[in-house]
Amino acid sequence: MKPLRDIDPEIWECIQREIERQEYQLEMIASENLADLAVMEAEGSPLMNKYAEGYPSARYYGGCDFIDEVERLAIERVKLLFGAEYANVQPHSGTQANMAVYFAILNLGDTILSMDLTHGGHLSHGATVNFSGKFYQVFYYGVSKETETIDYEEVRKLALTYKPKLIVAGASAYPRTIDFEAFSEIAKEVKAYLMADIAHIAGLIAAGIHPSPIPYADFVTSTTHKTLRGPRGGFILCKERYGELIDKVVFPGIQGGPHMNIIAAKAVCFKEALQPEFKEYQQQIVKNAKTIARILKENKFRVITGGTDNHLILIDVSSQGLTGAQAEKLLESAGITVNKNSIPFDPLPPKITSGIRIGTPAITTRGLKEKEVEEVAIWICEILKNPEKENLRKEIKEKVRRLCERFPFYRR
Ligand code: DSN
Repeated sequence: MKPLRDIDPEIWECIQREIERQEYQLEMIASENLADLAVMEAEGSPLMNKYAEGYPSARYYGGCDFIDEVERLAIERVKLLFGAEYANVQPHSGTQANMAVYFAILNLGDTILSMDLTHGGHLSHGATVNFSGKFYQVFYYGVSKETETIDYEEVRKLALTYKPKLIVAGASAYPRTIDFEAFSEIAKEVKAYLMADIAHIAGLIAAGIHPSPIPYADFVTSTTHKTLRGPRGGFILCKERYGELIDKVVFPGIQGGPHMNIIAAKAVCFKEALQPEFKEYQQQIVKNAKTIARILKENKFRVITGGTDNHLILIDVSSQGLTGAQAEKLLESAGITVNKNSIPFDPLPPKITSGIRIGTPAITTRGLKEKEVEEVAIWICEILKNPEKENLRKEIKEKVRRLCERFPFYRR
């Protein structure tokens, strides 16, 4: 039982450098967060050694008594957190969760209506390069050119035209509230199933800050590592009547042994999300995002949709003469990590883009509030307005480091 440092100094060194990066840079990728020690302890525990194909009390392996208790706790907690009838906590990721729902209710070639990737959707919602786009016939709804928000009347028209068997509601880069009730009315009208992918906004929904899809959707899928602040993984919530079907598709349909260490970490994350402080945390995420949107607008940046209701802001950097890829690099060199992102009707390809996506879950976890976030937003504006000033980026990098020292995460 020698420590990692002795067994594999190269990997140990990489981990130290990554800890250093996370500690002294501002993580502003909207889909990332900083999970706490309890979550990491569960994930790094000896539970990782256990095979447990099957479900609690119905495993294909012996020695599962304690593992069963872990999975039962995860299931009960996530049901309580979202008020769901049934939960499967085994999907290894959000994409696996989506795949399980598709396999449960669709045949190959069936029709899906989902949000266009370039308007904020997700790869697993039917992108041509993804299995979902290869196995099914996918039609897309986007956002309106004027408001850059979902036009529900347009979604309805598309649904009436294409008669999808499944409508997917959910996005990866949409800064506004999603009207799940409106989606459910459309789905009912065309007799389609409705799946809500809440990966990005799960924490906000759990805290009651974003309307929940649970009363409206047949299936709700999510990841656990974004606003929910748990380990990397997925889960599915559904009506009781679909439970058995979903379980069979997840295992043995598309996965083998569940990652029990991750399921334990999910259980910890759900417990944390049930605490009153979690609601305050989620409220602060939104306050911080709104602050950034305000400062960007005051500095004449074009904020997509004119603002945000959630944890992310999408901006068009083309008026600064930049591409999203350039903006991402400039900010990274000053210690601020974001990602390039297509904006609606983007003339540039996804590897370049005209926009960047900025998120507040991780900086809010480390304790930044409006006052500090305002300062960070000003630094972002200064960097993007002055791409030629390398010294400015060096100065800001120093300021970022000092701010991170004031709000430590690993070195608390
Ligand atoms: N959910 C994606 C993101 O938003 O970054 C990754 O798959």
